[in-house]
Amino acid sequence: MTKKRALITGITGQDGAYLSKLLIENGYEVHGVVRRSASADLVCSRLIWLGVADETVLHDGDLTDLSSLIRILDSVKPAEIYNLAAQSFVKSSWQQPYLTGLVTGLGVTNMLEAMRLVCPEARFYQASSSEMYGQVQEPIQSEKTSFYPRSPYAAAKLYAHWMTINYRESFNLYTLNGILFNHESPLRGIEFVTRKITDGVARIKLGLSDELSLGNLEAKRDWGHARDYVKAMWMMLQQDQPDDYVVATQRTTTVRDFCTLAFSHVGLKADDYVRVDKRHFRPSEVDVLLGDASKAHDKLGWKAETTLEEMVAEMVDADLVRVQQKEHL
Ligand code: NAP
Ligand code: F7E
Repeated sequence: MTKKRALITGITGQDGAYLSKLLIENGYEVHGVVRRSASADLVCSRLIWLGVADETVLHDGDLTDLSSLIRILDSVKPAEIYNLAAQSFVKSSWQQPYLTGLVTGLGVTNMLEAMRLVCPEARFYQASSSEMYGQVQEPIQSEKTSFYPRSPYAAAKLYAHWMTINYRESFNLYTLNGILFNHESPLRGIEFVTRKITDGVARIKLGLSDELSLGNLEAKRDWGHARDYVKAMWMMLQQDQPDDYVVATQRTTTVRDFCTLAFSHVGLKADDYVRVDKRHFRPSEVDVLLGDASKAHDKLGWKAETTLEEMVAEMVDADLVRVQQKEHL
């Protein structure tokens, strides 16, 4: 029997790696779009970490290069497209607003156009984000909550979100958005606050550092585990009708409390090591996010499986090993 084919943009990122593993376990042939890098040896480090690098087929392409996307879709002919590629770091989006708009916003239009022209029968997942809620208009955010983006990243994601809906309504394509709240893992980029904290805890515990410099400790996020969240992406694309879904744990925690959990996992007190540095603050902040995932629970049967405490322990333990072994990730 021929395997179902999936194409993942952003396959080298955190979610791309976990999604590849899930799809391979579910019997898919997994293809990915990879942009050219001068550090090619590091590009697949997450896929290697999860033991799936040899089972994925990679294609050279870039979200900003429409012809590369057309060529890849034409040769792969995927049944499912997961569009995860983005300039995804919010803080950088103020330093590179045009690039963020080009990749995270217009890049999605390129993917949608390529799909419309080459494989209109495919199913398309767009990685929308809780950042679009920004200055929240309701204390708990659902699919019905209005958006109020607070960064160039969020504004670009909001454009992409509506383009995905527009292609569904204009051309009757199977396209949908997963509005995912923050999700983390040992494969999270080191610049994001959770991984910065768990890496910092490991370095302090091993005597390689004596402080951790952070920005706004009062910001609150609804943090889940990437491994659970990629399952929701897949479940969305298995529904008869395309629709948009919020994916969240329904619990919100401050950066300060995340620090407390991470330090206490190795028997240390966060207050003894965490320093606040104004340089890590943002021009405008998203103070609090808390998602209502009832629609995903009711219609997809999806539920977050990993608790925050379990995830923090997994991340700190992984960073202790990595720091000891001088591994780069
Ligand atoms: P990530 O680790 O930053 O991965 C981003 C991926 O996009 C990487 O594979 C990167 O490739 C690729 N990429 C960047 N620019 C590209 C371009 N011009 N052309 C092709 N590929 C490009 O992000 P993630 O955490 O896995 O998140 C996956 C998606 O979900 C992103 O769209 C993100 O914005 C969105 N999202 C994430 C969260 C979260 O909490 N993680 C929440 C909501 C939404 P390189 O390896 O070459 O850099
Ligand atoms: O910041 C505060 C910071 O960079 C979280 C992306 O995946 O999730 C992510 O965006 C909070 C913010 O993630 C530091 O000010 C304090 O309030 O880990 P972050 P993010 O901006 O929430 C959404 C859903 C996405 O879609 C994005 O792609 O933590 N914070 N001190 C800090 N943040 C960082 N990075 N570094 C600090 O030192």
